[in-house]
Amino acid sequence: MSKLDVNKIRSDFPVFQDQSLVYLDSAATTQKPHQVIDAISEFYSHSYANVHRGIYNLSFKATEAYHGARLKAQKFINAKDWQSIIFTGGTTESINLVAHSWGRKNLNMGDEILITEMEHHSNIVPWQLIAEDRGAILKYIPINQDGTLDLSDLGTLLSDKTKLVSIIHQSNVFGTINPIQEIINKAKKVGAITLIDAAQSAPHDTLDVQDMDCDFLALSGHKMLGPTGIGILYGKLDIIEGMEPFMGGGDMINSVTMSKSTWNDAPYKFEAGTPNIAQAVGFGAAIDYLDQLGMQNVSEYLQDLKLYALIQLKAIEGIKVYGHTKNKSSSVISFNLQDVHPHDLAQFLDQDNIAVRAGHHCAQPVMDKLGISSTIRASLYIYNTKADIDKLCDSLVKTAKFFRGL
Ligand code: C6P
Repeated sequence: MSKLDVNKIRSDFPVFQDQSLVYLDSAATTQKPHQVIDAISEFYSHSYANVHRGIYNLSFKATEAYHGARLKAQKFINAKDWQSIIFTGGTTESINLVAHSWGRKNLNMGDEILITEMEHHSNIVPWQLIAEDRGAILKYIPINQDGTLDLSDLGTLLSDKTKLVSIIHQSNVFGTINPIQEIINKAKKVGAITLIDAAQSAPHDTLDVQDMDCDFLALSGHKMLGPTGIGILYGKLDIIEGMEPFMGGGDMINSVTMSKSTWNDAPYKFEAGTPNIAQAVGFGAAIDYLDQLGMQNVSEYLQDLKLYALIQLKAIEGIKVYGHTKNKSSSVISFNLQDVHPHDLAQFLDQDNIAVRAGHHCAQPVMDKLGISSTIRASLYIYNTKADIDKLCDSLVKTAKFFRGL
């Protein structure tokens, strides 16, 4: 028996009140409960001002709300220090920040960066850019056809040349939950810095950066009920304190003269300019919402729903599911229907008000490895029900019949 009251959850989301919608694209971005929308609206209506700048009550209030969101994020990932939580625009910006600020200082000719073939483009391209800039070498842990990582050569791929290992925690294509602990432990043995891309894991599972002992972790607020334009980079304090800023501007400085500037402390040194204050407040409300449900309950509910979806989908003739051959997977399911192009299929599903993603999911190397150009992806979240899965399957069967001229 699930500990989540899905009817109550659904009633919190305005989007499900005014239209008949089967929303199965939460891995791209989640819908927002009114608690998040209201928190943003309240903040703009009654507490809004710039932060860290004004010597007046409203600015103090805004600063307090912004800082409060940082503390909530700290608790959500169990970080030791609030100074370790850098607000960014999301996972992409977080990874670029590390590539730029840490990479420029610490990567030299011939140094190696290790990622996997399973990465989202945002955990590939920043490393390609910095590798080219610094003369470093980018290496990849290969993937198997079943959507798991092939770790058989990890011992060779990791060496004293490896300076950074950056890994996707949960695949946005296969749903695979990667054995990050094993990789982090082995990376540490060769003295490499580790970064975890938690864009897909943060919405689904409890995260504990102290337990993982990763050096960096990146996530996006909009994939876990929060607004767009906000995310975090967690970084161990001793590491981020030694890093140079990513961008220059207001609030990140200690002093500026015409000839030289000095930097504010972390995390402010990485938050140049007026930050996304209201988005941070909304993100804090999203964390409150998830905390109140309990991440363990969220995780169990989604595991259950995913298993139901897999059984139903695999029963449809001509469906090929990618990944999910091992137990460790999240509620992201990629599949194709024989003889139907994924984009056509997505349009047919849309006619039944079913929203899925079709394409390469910003993971072209994964598609190359599978020898395909795109898939359909159904991704589940706390507001989805077994009835949503049934509607998806009915629509798939109908579409298959249409394409087969039955
Ligand atoms: N994946 C998807 O539909 P941003 O865009 O910065 O919030 O997140 C980037 C990102 C990084 N890593 C992983 C594993 C991701 O899944 C994503 C975003 C979305 O799969 C949009 S492309």
